[in-house]
Amino acid sequence: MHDLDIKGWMEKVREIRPLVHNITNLVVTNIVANALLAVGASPVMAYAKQEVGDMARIANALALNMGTLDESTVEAMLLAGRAANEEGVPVIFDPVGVGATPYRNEVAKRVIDQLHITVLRGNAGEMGILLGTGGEVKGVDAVSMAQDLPENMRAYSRKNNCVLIATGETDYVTDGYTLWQLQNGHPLLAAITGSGCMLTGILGAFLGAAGRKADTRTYAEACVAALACYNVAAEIAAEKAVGPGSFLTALFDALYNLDVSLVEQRAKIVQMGDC
Ligand code: ATP
Ligand code: TZP
Ligand code: MG
Ligand code: MG
Repeated sequence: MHDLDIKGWMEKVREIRPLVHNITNLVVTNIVANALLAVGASPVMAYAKQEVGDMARIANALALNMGTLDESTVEAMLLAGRAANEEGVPVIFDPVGVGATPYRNEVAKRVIDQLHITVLRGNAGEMGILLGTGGEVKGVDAVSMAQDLPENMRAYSRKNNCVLIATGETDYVTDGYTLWQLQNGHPLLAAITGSGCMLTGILGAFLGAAGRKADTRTYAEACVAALACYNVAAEIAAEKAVGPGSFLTALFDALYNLDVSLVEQRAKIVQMGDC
C-alpha cells in the first residue's frame, strides 16, 4: 500500500538526534520537550528576539506553533523563520486555533506570507479554514472537516511547494502530487491537550533527519513516517492507560521504547496515486 522506509527514518532520528528549535505555546512547552526527547531528538525552546535567529541557524528544524500568541512571540517566529529560510533549515508551522479569532487569522496569514513554510500542519478544521474551503473550529479544537479538503490540500501544496498535513481520526499528508491517508492513532489523543503540538514537534525531528534543502517529496515521506510512529505509539500507550493522565505517561514510554518493526506491521497507510 506504500513504499516508505519508516524504520529507516526512525533510525535516522535516533542516530543524529536532531536539534529542534521550538517556538511553541505556554500550555504544552514541557510535554513537547519530553515527547522530543522520547523519540531521540534534542529539543530547545528559545523566544528572545536577540537569539532566535542564531538558534534557528544551528537547528536541524524549526517548529513554530501559534497556540498562545502575543506580538513578541510573533516577532520571534518571523525572525527565526527568516534565519531558517536563509540556511535551508526546514520549518514546520502549526496554526493552532486559526479561525477562532481575527487576530489568529491575521497572524497565520503573516507567517505564511512572509516565510517559506516546509510543512503546514493543523487539525482538519484549521486546515479547511486556512485553505478557505470550509471547516470549523471551537477554540483550538476541530469541529468539522470539509469533504473536499484532501484535494484542496493537494492543490495548495503543489502551488506553494510545501507539505500539507491535516490530522484527526484520519490523517492526510500531501506533497502536492501523492496523497497519503493514515488510519492509526487513538481517541485518547483528543482527550489530552497538546497531542497536536507534540506531533508538530516530532514532525520537526523527522524533518531535521531529512536535512537542509531537501525536496518536498523527501520531507513528505519523513512526515508520513513520523505520523505512523506517533500514532502507533499512541495505540500502544492506550493499551496500558486507564484514562488521559496515565495515557500521557504511557505515550512518552511508548515513544521511547518504540519498536519500529512493530510500527511497520501496524501502520495503516494508503498511498493515493501520483497526479
Ligand atoms: P485539536 O486541537 O482538535 O485537538 P490537534 O492540533 O490536537 O487538534 P488532532 O487533529 O487532534 O490535532 O491530532 C493530534 C493527533 O491525534 C494526530 O496524531 C491524530 O492522528 C490523532 N487523533 C486525533 N483524533 C483522533 C481520533 N479520534 N482517533 C485516532 N487518532 C486521533
Ligand atoms: N489553548 C491554546 S494552545 C492550546 C490550548 C488548549 C493547546 C492546543 O494543543 P493541541 O495540540 O492543538 O490540542
Ligand atoms: Mg488535540
Ligand atoms: Mg492543534
